[in-house]
Amino acid sequence: MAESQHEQVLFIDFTLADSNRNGELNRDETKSVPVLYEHFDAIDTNRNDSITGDEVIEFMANWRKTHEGKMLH
Ligand SMILES: [Ca+2]
Ligand SMILES: [Ca+2]
Repeated sequence: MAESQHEQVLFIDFTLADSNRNGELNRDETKSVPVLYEHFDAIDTNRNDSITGDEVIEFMANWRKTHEGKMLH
């Protein structure tokens, strides 16, 4: 339950950070969300210099596999 709440918070950060409202975050837009900025290259799995909600969700899932029980921030 706590984990899904955490993802919800990240999703809210995502929509707030998307200043041009195109549904994706470029590197500049992630500067307002340090955790996304810091992990930008890891999150951007298709290397198009833009991260989507799906890429963030996939990153969160992989993060949980490798960092059991640890929170992202
Ligand atoms: Ca954007
Ligand atoms: Ca991408």
